[in-house]
Amino acid sequence: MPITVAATNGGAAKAAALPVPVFDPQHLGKPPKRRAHKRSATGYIPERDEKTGDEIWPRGDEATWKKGLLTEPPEDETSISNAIVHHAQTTIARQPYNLDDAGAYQAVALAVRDDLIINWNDTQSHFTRTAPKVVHVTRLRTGRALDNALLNLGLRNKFSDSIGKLGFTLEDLLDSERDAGLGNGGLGRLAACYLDSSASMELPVWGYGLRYKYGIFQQLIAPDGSQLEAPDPWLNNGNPWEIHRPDVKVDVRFYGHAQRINRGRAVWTAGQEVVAIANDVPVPGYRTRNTNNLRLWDARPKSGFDLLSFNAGDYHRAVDSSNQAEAITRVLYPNDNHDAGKELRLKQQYFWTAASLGDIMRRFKDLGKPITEFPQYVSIQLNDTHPTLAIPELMRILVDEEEVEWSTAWQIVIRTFAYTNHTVLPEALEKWPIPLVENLLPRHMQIIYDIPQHQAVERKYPGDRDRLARMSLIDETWPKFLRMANLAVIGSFKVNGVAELHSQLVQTTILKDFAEFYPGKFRNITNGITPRRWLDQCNPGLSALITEVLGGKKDEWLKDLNLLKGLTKYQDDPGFQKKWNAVKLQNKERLAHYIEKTTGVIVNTDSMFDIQVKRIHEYKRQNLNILGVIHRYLEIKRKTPEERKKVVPRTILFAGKAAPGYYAAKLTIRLIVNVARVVNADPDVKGILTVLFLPDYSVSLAELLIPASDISQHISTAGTEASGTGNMKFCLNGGLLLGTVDGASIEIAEEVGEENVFMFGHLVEDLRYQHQYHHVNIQQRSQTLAAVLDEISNGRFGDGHVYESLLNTIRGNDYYLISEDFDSYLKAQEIVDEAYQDRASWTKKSIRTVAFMGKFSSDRAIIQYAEEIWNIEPTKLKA
Ligand code: 26W
Repeated sequence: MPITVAATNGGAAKAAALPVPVFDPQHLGKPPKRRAHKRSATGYIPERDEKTGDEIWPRGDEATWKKGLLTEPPEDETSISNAIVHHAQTTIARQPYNLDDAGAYQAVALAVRDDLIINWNDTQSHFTRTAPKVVHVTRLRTGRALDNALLNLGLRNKFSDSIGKLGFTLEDLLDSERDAGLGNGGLGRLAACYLDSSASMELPVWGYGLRYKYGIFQQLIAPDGSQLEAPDPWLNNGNPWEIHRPDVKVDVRFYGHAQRINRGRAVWTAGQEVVAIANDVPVPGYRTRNTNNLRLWDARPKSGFDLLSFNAGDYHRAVDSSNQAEAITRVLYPNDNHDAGKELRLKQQYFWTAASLGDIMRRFKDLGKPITEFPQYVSIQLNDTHPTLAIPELMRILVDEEEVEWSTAWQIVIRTFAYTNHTVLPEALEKWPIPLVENLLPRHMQIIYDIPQHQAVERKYPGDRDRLARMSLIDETWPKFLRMANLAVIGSFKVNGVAELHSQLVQTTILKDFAEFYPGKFRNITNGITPRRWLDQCNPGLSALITEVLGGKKDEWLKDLNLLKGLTKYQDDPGFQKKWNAVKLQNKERLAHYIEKTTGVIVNTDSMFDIQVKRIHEYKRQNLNILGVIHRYLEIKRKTPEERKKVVPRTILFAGKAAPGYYAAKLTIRLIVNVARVVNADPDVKGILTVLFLPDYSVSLAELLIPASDISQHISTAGTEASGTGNMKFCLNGGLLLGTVDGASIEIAEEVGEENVFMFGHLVEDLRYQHQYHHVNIQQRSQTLAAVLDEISNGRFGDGHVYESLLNTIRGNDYYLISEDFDSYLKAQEIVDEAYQDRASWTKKSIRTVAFMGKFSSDRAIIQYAEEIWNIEPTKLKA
C-alpha cells in the first residue's frame, strides 16, 4: 500500500484559494523564526546569531566538517572506481575473487548513494531552513533505482567505464537489481513518477509509505495455465538505497479504550502499542542537486519482547507481541481495485497515516509556529481513500494532544487535506464495518461521529432524507459501514479525478451530491508519466535519435516534453523514417531475445507486436482481446495456404498479475495460456500468428515490452478505466494505440490526432443505459462472438468446462459488455492490419504520436498539483 508524497513550501506559499484564509500575508517570502539550535527528523536546524541572523556552526569548526567528508562525490573514472572498490572491500566485505554481479551491484549502488546522500542532506537542510509544507500521495511501485540515479546525476557513462575496468558490465549489474514492488498497479507507479517529477521540478515534496518485507507476489504459471503466487522477499539481499533511521520513530496505538473528558476531548489508553521506525530513500531529481525524501515505515514492538514470559520459560509467548507488531508491515495486500475489508489492512492504513502524521507534526512544531498556521506549512494529498484515516487522526492530535478547540481544529483539518480519486468502480470504493473500526480505533470512531456533517446537509437541504442518507459518513445497513470516500471529501479542500472523463464521472455519479454541495471543490488533473524512465531509460535508441534531431540537448527536451513537437519536421523524411524503424526493430529484437531465453518461443520480429499489459481485470477486458485472437486464429485456419501469405503477421503479447483471490481474472490467464499453447503449436499459422502470456509482469518487464510495441491495447468498458498510464507509456515510445473511448486515451487521441489512433466501441453515454439490465440472446448480439465462445466450450483449447463461468458471464449478463463491443473491436483490428501494410504512413503516425505526447509528462501534472492544489513553488538547492 502506502506511499505518501509530501511537499515542503519555502514559506513562499501564494495566497491559497482555501475556504477561509488563515495566515498572515506578512510571513510570505520571509524565513520563519524558529526555536534555536535543534535537531529535527528532517535534518539540522541551525542556530542563528540573534543580531545578524547568520548561521552558527553547531560543533567544532565548519572547515573541518566540510573538508572531512569521507570522499568528494565520485566524478572522474578513478574516484568512481575507488569508491566502488572501497564499498566492495569494506561495506560488503568482499574480495575480487568472490565478488559476483549481485555483490558488484551492491558496491556500485553504495557508491552512487554516497553522491545522493550529500545532495539529499543539503536539500533537506535547505527545506528546513526555508520552512516546510507537506503533501501526501500513496503507494509505490518504483522498479529499479540504479539506472534512474545514474541518469539523474548524469553519471551513467562515467560509471559504465569504471565498472568495465573492474571486469563487470553496467548492463549485467542493472539486471541484477530487484524491483521494489511496493505497490499494485497504476496507482503505485503513478506515485513513483510524481516523486521523480517533484524532485526534477525542484518542488519541496516528501513521500511516505510502508516498507513491506514482502512486496507484490511473484507470479508463476503452472503447466495447466493457472497463476501461482510466490513470495517476493525483495529485501533478502539488502537494499542499498535506504538509510535506516532508528533515531526517527513514532509510537502508534491500536485498540484500547477512549474516555471522553471535556470540551470534545478524550483520552485513549491501553490496547496494543507499536513503534514506527523510519527508513529514508533519497529521490534524485533529473539534472538538479535537489534530492527529495521518501520515508518508509517499519513496524516494531514497543518493548523488545515480554521479559516476564521469557523468564517464566514461555519463549513462545515472549516473542508473540513482537511478531504481532512486525506482522503489520510484513506483506502488501495484492488487491487492485477490489476492497477486501480485512482488519490487518485497516491496521496497515492506520499505522502508516499515524506514523506519517506524527512525523509531520513533529517537523511542524520544530518551526515554532502557532498551531493554527499548520495548513500554511503543510498540505497532505490523500492518494485515493486508503490514507483517509489521517483526517480523524489529525483531529485527534489537535483536540486531544494539542488542546485545540474542536471547531478550530476542524478548520485546520479542512485546509490541510486534498483528495485524489482513482476509480469509480463500486467494488473498489472503500467502506469499513463500523464494529471493526470501533474496536481497532475507538477514539477515531468517536471523532467521526462528532463531525457535524449531518447538520450541514440538513441546513442546506431541509427534509431531504434521501440526500442525507447518501451523503452520510455511515452506510446504515447491517453491519453499518464507514464510507471512506465521503470522509475524504468532507475533510478536504480539493478533490480531483485523474482524467477529464473520469473527473466528470466522479462529479456526476459517485460523488454527485458532494459536487452539488461544494461547488468549486472538484477538478481534474490528468495523470502523467516521467519521460526519464519511460523514454530515456527504457528506450535509449529512440532517446538518442530524438536528441540527434532536436539539436543535441537531451536535458532540454527531457525537462520540457512539449519540445517533442519538433519531430513533426521529419515525419515524412524517408531517411529519418528509416532510422525510426531501425530503433523499433532493435527494441523488438531485444524483446524477442528475452522471450526466447525465458519461454523458448521464437517470435518473428517482422510481425506486428501487439501488446496488452496491465493488471488482469474483467473491466480491462483481456477477455475481449483473447476472444478476438481466437477469431483471428479461426479465420486464418479457414484460408488456403496462398491466402495466408497475405495475412499481416502478428505477435500478440499479454502480461499482468491477477489478485490471488480473483477467480474470474485467474481464469482469463488460464484461457490465454491455453489458446497460446494451441496456436503456437499449429504449423498452419507459424510465423503469422504467435500468442504469449509472459509471466511475472513488473516495472522492469514493462521497460522491455513497451519500447517494442507496434500497437498496444487499452480496451476497458467505457467509463471504467479512470485514466490508465500504460496508454501514455506506449504512445511515448511510438507504439500506436488501439483503445476504447475511455480514461486518458480520449485525451491522447485529442493531442495526437484521431487519425493516428484506433478507437472503437460504445461511448460511456450509451453504456450507462445498457449497464442497467440487458437480456438479449448472445446470437443476436454478435454471431461471430457466439461462434468463438462455442469453440471454447467445445474443447478446442482444452477442457471447455474449465471456462464455463467465464463463458456464461458473457452469454448472460455480460456486465462488462464484451458482446456489445466485439464486432466493433474486430472491425478496428482489420483497420489496424490494413494501416500496418502502408509502412511509410504507419511510421508517420508513430512519429506524430510521440511528437504530441508532451501533455502527458508527469512534470506537467505535478506542476498542476503544485499550483492548483498545494500552492507551493519550486525551491532550488544552489550548486
Ligand atoms: C481497496 C482495494 C483497492 C486497491 C486499489 C481499491 C482501489 C485501488 C486503486 C485506487 C485502484 C487503482 O490503482 N486505480 C488506477 O489508478 C491509476 C492512477 O490514477 C489509473 O491510471 C487507473 O486507471 C486506475 O485504475
